[in-house]
Amino acid sequence: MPDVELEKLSMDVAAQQMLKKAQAEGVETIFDRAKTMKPCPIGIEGACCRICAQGPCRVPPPKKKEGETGEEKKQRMGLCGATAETIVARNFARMVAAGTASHSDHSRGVAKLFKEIAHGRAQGYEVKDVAKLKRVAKDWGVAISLGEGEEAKGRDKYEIAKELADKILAEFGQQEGEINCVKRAPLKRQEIWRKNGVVPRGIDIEVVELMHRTHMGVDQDYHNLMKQSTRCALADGWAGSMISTDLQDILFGCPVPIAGEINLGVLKEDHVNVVMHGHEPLLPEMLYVAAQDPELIRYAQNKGAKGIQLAGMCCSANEVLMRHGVPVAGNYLHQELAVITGAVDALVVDVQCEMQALENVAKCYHTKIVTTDERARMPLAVHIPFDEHHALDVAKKIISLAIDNFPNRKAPVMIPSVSSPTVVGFSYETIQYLLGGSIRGSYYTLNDNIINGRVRGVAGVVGCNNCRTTQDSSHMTLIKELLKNDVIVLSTGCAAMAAGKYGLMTPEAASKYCGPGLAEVCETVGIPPVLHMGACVDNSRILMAATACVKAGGLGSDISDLPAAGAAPEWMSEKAIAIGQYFVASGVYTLFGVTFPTTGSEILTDYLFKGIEEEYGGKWDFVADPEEMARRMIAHIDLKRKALGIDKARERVLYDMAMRRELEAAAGEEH
Ligand code: BF8
Ligand code: SF4
Repeated sequence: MPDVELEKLSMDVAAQQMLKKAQAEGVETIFDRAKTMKPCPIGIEGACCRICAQGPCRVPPPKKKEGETGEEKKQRMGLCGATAETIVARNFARMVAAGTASHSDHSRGVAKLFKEIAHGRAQGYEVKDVAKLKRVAKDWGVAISLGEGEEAKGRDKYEIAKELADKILAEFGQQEGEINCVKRAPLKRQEIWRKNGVVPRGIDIEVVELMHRTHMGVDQDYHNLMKQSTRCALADGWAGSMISTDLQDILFGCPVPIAGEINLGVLKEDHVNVVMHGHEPLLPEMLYVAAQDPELIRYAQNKGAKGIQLAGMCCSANEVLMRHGVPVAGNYLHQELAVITGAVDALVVDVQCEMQALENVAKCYHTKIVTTDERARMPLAVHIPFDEHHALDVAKKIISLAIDNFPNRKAPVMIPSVSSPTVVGFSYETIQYLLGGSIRGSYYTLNDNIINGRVRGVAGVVGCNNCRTTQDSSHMTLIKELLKNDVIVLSTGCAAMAAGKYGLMTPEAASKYCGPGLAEVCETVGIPPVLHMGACVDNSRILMAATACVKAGGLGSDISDLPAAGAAPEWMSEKAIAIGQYFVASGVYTLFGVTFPTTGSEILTDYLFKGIEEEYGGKWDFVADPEEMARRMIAHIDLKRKALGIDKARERVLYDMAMRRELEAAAGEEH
């Protein structure tokens, strides 16, 4: 394949090298299949209903001639009479339900493990972050001390954990009332949700009800379907995902800045390479311990390896990178490519975003795919089930299997010498500490810099890779445009890994890519201009950061008042849709790239892109071109600045840059 064609598939040189290798070795990848299998033009717009056996019914919009507008002549409908609006809304709703279910089932697993640990029944785990345990316990009404006043005595951390675990686990099956963390949101936001009747009652109930309502012949009002989609998505952002983040931080430590390395170059030819791929950090935490076991290292050396190299893939990677600095092999579209290096001795998967094609690729090399979760089996993989009661033993067994597989490598091994250093670990608490200071304990400094215009606004750039667009290219174009315009970027998921791969997550990136205001702030604080906030469940950290900005004062009284916007320019998963919907419902202007799943209904799309803003203050948008995406995000940020009356401040700052430096220097001399 000529280089220009490779560059269209991925902007990542490591990916290009591996695709060349794959081609030479006759190995097929997702990039090849994307060329031969075009997406269904009706399904892509959400206009195909296949929820009963009378269908599938296809209701694509009639092709309009150029310049032609106006009403459709005939109402489009399926056999049962379901309109295009109902069909497209149902499909969208089911994406929200599946996304919420995925994050929340992950979260349930963490909560169950948390309970086992609290009761001392889980091997190798402990409650690491007592400060966060106490903060979260307070939010859930769990006492952290016993007795009153001077008599008060701190409670044992495991006693707190036991009570907290039960309260949290109950929220999954809660039937009425409100999910607990709704009260973390700004008061105005809570009122908006209550007024619209979308405060989630529990977690599971919102998913189940949404699935019920989208069954054949139930909810036939697109607005009502969107209302329950919102309620379900909020159960993801403010419960399912938020619980995952909180409990993972309590168990494994709340992330603080740490150095890491990203891209396929982190694999080592002379080491046993174990790649951890998936989403739940429960087993990876133990693999991290097991990989340092002197006995296992000796065992690896006996087999001719120099040591054991652990690396992450997808969101599992983000989890162990954020907490331990474990290197990252790559984001979603790198999974097959890692195997193609010929150097991966075991690829350990749990749940979500694991391509079934991995097995086919692994067959061409020596890589053992190890499934570890009963919910996600692959027919040809070795299955070593995760068991929290013997997690360390399970982890050691997996590492041993990888070591045993090391001598089976087939030539030729080729690892691209491509990787980038990163500084990650920006939990919302850490940002508060760095930007607000421990004394003020708020986002005051960040707000101050937004008000004075050094920072124009905040953008969340999150989400996947999608093989229908050049890998990482939209992420990079968008992020660079934002930085140039003094917009600080918060990132999670595969977007964060993309930013890391091209050097945007180092403090040095500030002077290279940012406008003068943002560069100055980043350099003063010593942070990268793109802050890695974690895995996709950690988008809940962005919700908390936005809330903290509101609470710190000076930027309005609700998330929708903030000069902020969110984007997933290369999204592909249903989880991304659930995330988008909870950001919109939390007041954020949210833009998606590649394709948008409701374009089959103009009426529904119009509601999501416009009407919904009147109800929730946030709205969706779809822009395939990342430059245009940046323009719209910046325009929105400027609009919010104007509404807050801080648009003037920004002009003044830019105009008076030299003068301000002089003033600051003079102020410095006075001290
Ligand atoms: O949860 S960003 S491709 S890895 S879905 Fe998947 Fe998308 Fe990556 Fe993580 Ni998130
Ligand atoms: Fe067709 Fe209605 Fe069945 Fe959907 S539910 S497949 S529109 S008949």
